[in-house]
Amino acid sequence: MLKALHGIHGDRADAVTIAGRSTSYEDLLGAARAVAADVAGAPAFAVTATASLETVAAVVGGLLAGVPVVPLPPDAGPAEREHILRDSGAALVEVDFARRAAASVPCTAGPDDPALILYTSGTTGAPKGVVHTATALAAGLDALADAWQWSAEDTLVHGLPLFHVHGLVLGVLGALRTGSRLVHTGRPTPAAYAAAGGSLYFGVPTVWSRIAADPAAAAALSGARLLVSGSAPLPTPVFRSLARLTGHAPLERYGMTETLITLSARADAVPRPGTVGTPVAGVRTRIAAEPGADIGELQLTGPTLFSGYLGRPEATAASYTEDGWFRTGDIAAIDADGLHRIVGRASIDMIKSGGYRIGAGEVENALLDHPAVSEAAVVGVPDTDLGQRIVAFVVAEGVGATELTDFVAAHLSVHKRPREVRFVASLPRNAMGKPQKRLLLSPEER
Ligand code: MLC
Ligand code: AMP
Repeated sequence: MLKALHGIHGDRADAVTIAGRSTSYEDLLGAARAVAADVAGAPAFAVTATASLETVAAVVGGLLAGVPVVPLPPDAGPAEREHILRDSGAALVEVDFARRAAASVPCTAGPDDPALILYTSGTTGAPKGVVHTATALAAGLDALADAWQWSAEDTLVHGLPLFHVHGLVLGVLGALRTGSRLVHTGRPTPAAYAAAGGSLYFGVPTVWSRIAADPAAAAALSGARLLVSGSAPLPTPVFRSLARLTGHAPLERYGMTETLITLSARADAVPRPGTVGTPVAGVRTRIAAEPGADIGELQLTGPTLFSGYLGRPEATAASYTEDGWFRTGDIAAIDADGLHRIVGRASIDMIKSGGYRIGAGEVENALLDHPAVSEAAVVGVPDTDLGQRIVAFVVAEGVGATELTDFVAAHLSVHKRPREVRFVASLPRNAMGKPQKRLLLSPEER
């Protein structure tokens, strides 16, 4: 799985830099072996996934020992942390990067055993653990290396969180598998991206739109080889500004926690705005459209698919069609030349804000835990910076918007907080009592 760790840049002191601290592969391997010795034999272990060398050592250590790692969002409030730890059965491990071990404990897992468990939101309820094997991770990364001509010659730069597919699987394991140098910028600011001097840059659309609004930072990326956007739709005006300011049309790719990255523009083709390319190696797609329609749910099969939701066989089964294709819940179309376009989501209850996936139900439940709130409906409203911003409609007595925002930020993760709270006398409901969320929005917000 971690091919690069076995030599390519073994003696480089800055093979991996995270938030200003650098390490060689050799030292990273030493720290990871110490973690592996600590966790050996455990069913799983959790790490507080700050943007740090400690997180990288923990994830590599888990892979070496064959013990699945659960990255915890560092800003997760107590409700979310407790849920993830209880649901996964993982004990939280502290990593001391200064501790090194010369030899690794034997790996007790096979390539098709769980290697990584990522928690992600559904439309309702608490987050579910998405289980990936080393085989799936390797298949996904090798497919991207092929699509992007990604090699040890590259220096990868990004500043994304290390508890999701984008920042952790692509942005850390991808660098360790291809052997490219990695520079994690800490926060993904335009100035930090401009200063990093990479050849390959990853960002969510919010990061790219902030860079496009900073012409000097954008111009500094003109020496790069490839700018890659994903996790949410890249607005066409941002695509065009980046192309003009950097000289590079960004490559867009599409993925999910459950599927890894399954569609991508290719480095050897001219990217077209509004499209997310073609299936990566090994992946097949289809559109489940009504007769006569050409848009419908995107479904797929392939080697990058997850092994299931941890401890939830019914939810796993429900995410597949009867004939075994994974249901993404995204609405898509395929152009005549095979390029895929994502045109929306099937459910209003799945929000994408700043590239984070947030289930409306989880935020509604958190708001309902506040004693002053009697009803809550959460939606994603179009936002030029975040793609969608979380807006909470609440029926409440004697509480202000800031208090409710802080309440959610403290109980869940900070990025799940509503950016706006609108107080209403009641929620519009249908005959079954289900809130009619679209009726709460103005026509331009729908
Ligand atoms: C603000 N803050 C608060 C707060 N309000 N803290 C507590 N309570 C409150 N009420 C603080 C935050 O802690 C943070 O502090 C600071 O304010 C800013 O936080 P923010 O407002 O959340 O930052 P923002 O600028 O909105 O973030 C934009 C962003 C971020 C792009 C940097 O959204 C981001 O990193 N997105 C990436 C998501 C991602 O990687 N998704 C991939 C999913 S995988 P401090 O201390 O931190 O400054 C996937 C598969 C695929 O989708 O296809 O890739
Ligand atoms: P997550 O599980 O956080 O990875 O979120 C997955 C969701 O992100 C997908 O189901 C899509 O809705 C969305 N997504 C990821 N990449 C793109 C993209 N390039 N364009 C549009 N939506 C995307």
